[in-house]
Amino acid sequence: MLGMLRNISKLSNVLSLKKLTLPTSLRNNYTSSSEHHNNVTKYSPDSPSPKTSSRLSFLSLLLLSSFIPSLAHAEYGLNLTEGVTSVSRDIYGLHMIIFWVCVGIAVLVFGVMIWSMIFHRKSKGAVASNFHESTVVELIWTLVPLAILIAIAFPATKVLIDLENTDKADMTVKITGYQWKWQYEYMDNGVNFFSNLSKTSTDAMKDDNARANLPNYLLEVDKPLVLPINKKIRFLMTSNDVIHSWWVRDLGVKQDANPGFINDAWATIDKPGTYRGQCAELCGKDHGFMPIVVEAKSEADYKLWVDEQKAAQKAVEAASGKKWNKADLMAQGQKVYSTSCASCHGVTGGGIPGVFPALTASPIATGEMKAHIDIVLHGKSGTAMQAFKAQLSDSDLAAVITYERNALGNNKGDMVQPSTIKSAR
Ligand code: HEC
Ligand SMILES: [Cu+2]
Repeated sequence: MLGMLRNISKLSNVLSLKKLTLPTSLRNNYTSSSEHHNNVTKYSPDSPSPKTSSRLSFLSLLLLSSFIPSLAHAEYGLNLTEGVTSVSRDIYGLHMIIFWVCVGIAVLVFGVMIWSMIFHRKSKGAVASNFHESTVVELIWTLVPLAILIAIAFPATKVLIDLENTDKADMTVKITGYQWKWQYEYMDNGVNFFSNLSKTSTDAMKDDNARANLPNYLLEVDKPLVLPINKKIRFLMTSNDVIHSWWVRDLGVKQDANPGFINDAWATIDKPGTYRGQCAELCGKDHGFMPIVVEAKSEADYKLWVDEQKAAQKAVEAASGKKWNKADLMAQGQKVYSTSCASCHGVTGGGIPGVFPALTASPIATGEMKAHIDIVLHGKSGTAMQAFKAQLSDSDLAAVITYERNALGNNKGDMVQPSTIKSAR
């Protein structure tokens, strides 16, 4: 039963990758409620969409794709992927063992059935034997399945225990889910950053041509999680708001990120490469827009990358120390706004009425500077407005606040320096 449920949820994951899945009525709601992703899915208004028919076609699609998985997603092929970690290979191995057990049972059961139908059919004069309550038969059909289940339980338990064993890790990365991005904190060297949907994907949402030609549409981020190969990496998962789930197929890791709890998982990657994943727990409007990209590098390349990150961190600190002119603040502010704020407040500052407030003519964004800085730094608890204090540097915060006051239809004429943000923290 559990396995079946899991398969169904896996199937819907697979389907959602392709965007074939939402019944048109739902999809319609979705796109119309989200200004930002207005053109994500093209819906043709002349196709009828009464609730039942779309639900039926959804069901038949689900059925069809379960029989022909390759149709649902070409790259998925017919079997589970083996992945690039010991964990993913263990899972694959277990899957294959159980698959062959099932094949064995199927061949045996169907073999007996087909053989009986052919060689003991009525036209051949076969007469069915007539017996009741055979203790021997009942014992056999109870004990044989029991023995099979116990035999399967051994390898399954072994893999499960191994999956959970995060002891003796070489390094630890804390992963925090946010609506709708991931934060990666390297506990051993202090590297810490946010990973957002890439700008190429955001731009392609509004442009059919660009979307068709963009490899990895919605599966690309601005800053990937970089990891060394051949090291045991422990992941700690948690969330800042709602439940997310960090899922990277090739690593064999899929772990819920719950607010207030820490879950863990681990991976030892043995091949350099780029591995992609997604949030696998419906987490709100932009659930489909918080992909995961893992870049596995050799140990030497990883060290170089860490040094680069530390140098970049110094550069950011230096930028926050200097005095900025308004044009630079506005240019930087527009960039920060489009990656960090536009998903809720809208590209043009219109927000989504009733859900996310407009910043155009907003009493806070055009009011006193202090209150404006305060809400961006500390967020507003109990609402989707998160604290950006830890997410953005002093200069990025100064830039985006200046931008909000002098763009998006506002024209306050003032600006704020990174040093002011620093003292307001
Ligand atoms: C996940 C959605 C989300 C994101 C992302 C987001 N905000 Fe907000 N923001 C909200 C919500 C919801 C409110 C309203 C809070 C309330 O109920 O007062 C809000 C309120 C505000 C306000 C006050 C507006 C007013 O008139 O009440 C400002 C200013 C603001 N946000 C700035 C920003 C900035 C700057 C960013 C990016 C760095 C940002 N927000 C990102 C959801 C978001
Ligand atoms: Cu999520």
